[in-house]
Amino acid sequence: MESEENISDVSTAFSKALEVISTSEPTVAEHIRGELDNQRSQLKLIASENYASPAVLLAMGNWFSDKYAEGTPGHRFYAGCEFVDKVETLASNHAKELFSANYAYVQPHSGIDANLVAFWSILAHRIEAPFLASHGKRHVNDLTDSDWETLRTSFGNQRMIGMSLDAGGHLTHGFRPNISGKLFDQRSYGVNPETEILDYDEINTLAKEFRPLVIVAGYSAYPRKVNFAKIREIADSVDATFMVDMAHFAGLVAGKVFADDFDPISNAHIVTSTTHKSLRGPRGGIVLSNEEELAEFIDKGCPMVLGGPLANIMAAKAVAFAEARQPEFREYASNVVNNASALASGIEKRGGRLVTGGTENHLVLVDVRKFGLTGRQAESALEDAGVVVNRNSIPFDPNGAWYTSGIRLGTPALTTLGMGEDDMDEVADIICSTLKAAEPTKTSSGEQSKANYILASEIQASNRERAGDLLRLNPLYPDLNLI
Ligand code: DSN
Repeated sequence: MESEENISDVSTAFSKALEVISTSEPTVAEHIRGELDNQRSQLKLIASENYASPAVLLAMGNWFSDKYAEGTPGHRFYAGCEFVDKVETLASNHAKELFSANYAYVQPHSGIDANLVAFWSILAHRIEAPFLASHGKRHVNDLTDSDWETLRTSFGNQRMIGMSLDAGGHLTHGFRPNISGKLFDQRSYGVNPETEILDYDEINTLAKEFRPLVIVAGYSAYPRKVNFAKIREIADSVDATFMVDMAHFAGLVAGKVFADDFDPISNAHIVTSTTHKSLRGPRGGIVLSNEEELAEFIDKGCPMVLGGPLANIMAAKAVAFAEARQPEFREYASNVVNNASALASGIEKRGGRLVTGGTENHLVLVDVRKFGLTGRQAESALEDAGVVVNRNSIPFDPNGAWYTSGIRLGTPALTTLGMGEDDMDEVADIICSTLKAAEPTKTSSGEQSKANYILASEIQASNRERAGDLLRLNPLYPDLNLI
């Protein structure tokens, strides 16, 4: 507990906020405190999570949340949007500078929303606009019922290719359980079965055979860089629109770790992202483009597929983008990658098998069959030991998407805490010693369980202690002591 005169502004701000919340519903204030304790007591290796700064967190909790502002700055469907216009324009300008993009749309509420805005912008530009022009009409409301039916059918006949799920692709890239798969006829490209690395010749062949309207690149569980320049060449050769979903690695793009052929902004027609993963902002989405003719359709995201923009979140995005424009963020991005590399080496030297044999980004995919476990068992055993990861399919996974054979580890959050390569070696040791000690149990029919395991309580306790030591040396929000 800090003495009165030493209480930091951050401690005061959050403590007072919790006091105010308590006056309406004290249990919520308790759960907010509980979440902080929880996050402070576990090594967070979820590759899609991070710790936003106190400034980003505080920008989200205010009266900007109360304002409706459908439309775009200067063109709203509601009066009274002076400061929403200012904050949205600021966030957009920061994003354009940060990513060297001509156009930035900061309204999407999440990654899936950003992708929907992108898909509908492409369809509006490539399908709807030429259809209206060929019928001498300016607006869909001007079409006859019969022409409208023809256009609707045409939307549903479009094709897309994206990275397969077991290779590390994402559900929103045209897979059936997601709206994108119901909208587009999709085929996916995978990785080479030997190297587990993307096969650009396969993408080229698939594109030539399938003739998609859209080629999507981007991943949530692929530990390598992607050569976006090569995919752009393929897209151009079949007149496809090239879209990159950089949600996972946006921080590495902002931090200039991914440049030239590996930079999505200069190579794709349209780029989407979340803002809360390696980019370290509030939970939300963004769409970027350098293509003038796509920008006017992206701007129609709300109310096309989005509800009213969340002005408080756009304010927090502006704060996060301002932070990411500082030189320290480049150092952060480079440390994220170096830490992932150190973590990968640490796991490999202790007997783990890495999918693709290593990493070039912020994540490491470990095949846990080498430890005699499924991904589900590994995930739970690590949580027992104070390490939070998620189970993940590996390419051609024999255990399917529920049990899986892998775990995905990411370094953005621990790097934010200030951990370095030596710490990653300790983290690798905590992980590997836990996985080596965990043993699957037998089912009632005598088979090896895919879900249950035993892990000696001494290992759990000692590894929790080691995780705690690392967290004490690298605390979350060191200036924050709730009073
Ligand atoms: N849920 C995110 C992830 O964990 O990768 C992707 O949407």
